[in-house]
Amino acid sequence: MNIEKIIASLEAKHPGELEYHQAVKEVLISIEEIYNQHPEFENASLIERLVEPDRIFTFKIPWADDNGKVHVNIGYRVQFNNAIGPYKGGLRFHASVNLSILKFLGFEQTFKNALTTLPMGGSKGGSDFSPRGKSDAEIMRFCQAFMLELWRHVGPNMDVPAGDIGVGGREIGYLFGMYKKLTREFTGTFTGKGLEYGGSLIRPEATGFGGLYFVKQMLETKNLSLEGKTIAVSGFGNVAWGAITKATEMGGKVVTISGPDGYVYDPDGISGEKIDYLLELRSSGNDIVSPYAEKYPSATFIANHRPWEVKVDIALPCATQNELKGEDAALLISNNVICVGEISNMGCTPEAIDAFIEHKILFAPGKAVNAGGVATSGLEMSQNAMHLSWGAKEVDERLHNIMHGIHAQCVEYGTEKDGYINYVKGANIAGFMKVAHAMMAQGVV
Ligand code: 2IT
Repeated sequence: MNIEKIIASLEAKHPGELEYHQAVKEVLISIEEIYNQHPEFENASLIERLVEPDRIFTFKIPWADDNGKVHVNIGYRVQFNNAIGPYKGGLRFHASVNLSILKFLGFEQTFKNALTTLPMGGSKGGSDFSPRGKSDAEIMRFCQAFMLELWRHVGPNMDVPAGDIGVGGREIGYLFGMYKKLTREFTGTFTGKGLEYGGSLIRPEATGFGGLYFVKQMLETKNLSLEGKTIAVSGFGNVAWGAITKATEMGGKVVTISGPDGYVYDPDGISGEKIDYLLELRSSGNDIVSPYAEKYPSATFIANHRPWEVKVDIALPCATQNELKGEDAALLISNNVICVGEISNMGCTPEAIDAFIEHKILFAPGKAVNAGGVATSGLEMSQNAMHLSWGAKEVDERLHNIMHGIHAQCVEYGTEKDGYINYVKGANIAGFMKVAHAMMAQGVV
């Protein structure tokens, strides 16, 4: 495999799609050695086929705001790979959304979904629509307009969307409602649905909970536990909320959250009613975190800074891609960080990841540590297909088993000669080999 050549060809075909090139490069570096041991892969041009999405839909979304003014956004669905199951992945509504971001997310999703052991291919979609400051009625009209185009391309055995940044239970409800009306069928085409209409218990918490089950396993490889550890979390959305809830329950102390405006440092720990307040803050729709520090006197708001400058044992990026950079990693390392888990997708830059690995710090990539969200989506699909619903204990036990299984795969494929577990390598190889074997078995399609 000639990595430079493949990346150069992607850059020529898709200029400027930096996040997409970044995600592909990370995987290629990890799998190069094992790929070269399989000449049949090279003969089948497996890599060239794997790095391009199967297809992409883009569409115009005109919608009217509460004053009757019409706006136009762009909608996308990137169906990346369905070698191991129907396309599956979230929708992101955020002003920054573009094809590069959705292609990187769809590519990552393909391997992440493979790691869960559930039969799900990879896809991603969304829009450059920003829910910030929009009324409920505006959100509903936008979701309906989005669905007027997307409904033809999704289905329970075709492509199953869910939430991501800017898309939560409310949006899934509006999207599903319109889908149901257009198809005149009640099927499990979305996950993250409300409990009353086919949703799964634990799904809202699953990304954060699964992340902490994984972090616990990582610490146990060094005979450590979460008890008494200080933790920096970024973001204050659904994922951060789930992670903080579980980290606190496991005896850790979360001392930061962040938003686009800066971060909040609360040395007393974010626990109890402060965690519930996060939900209130998020649903205010303002997308700023500073009100937390106005409400709780123990906290300080630091404008325009990232939380990685605080001395902590564990760092958990829970906001967005490339939010933890090389200089942040250097700060964390100089503060003796023990463990970093990328609960956001591609939360760390390549420079940051290289620094953590070079310093033999426990580092988990997103496709392993944040797979609990989509895994529980897979469990929602199973329940929908069987027309029944499991109790919280059953879902949580399955989530536990899946996260343990992912950890075991990382250990199997990522343990280096000196005993250091390279989770990036382990997750990439395990995810890739599964998808590769499925593609080989199905011929040139
Ligand atoms: O990045 C992710 O794994 C998600 N946003 C969840 C996707 C899903 O289909 O539940």
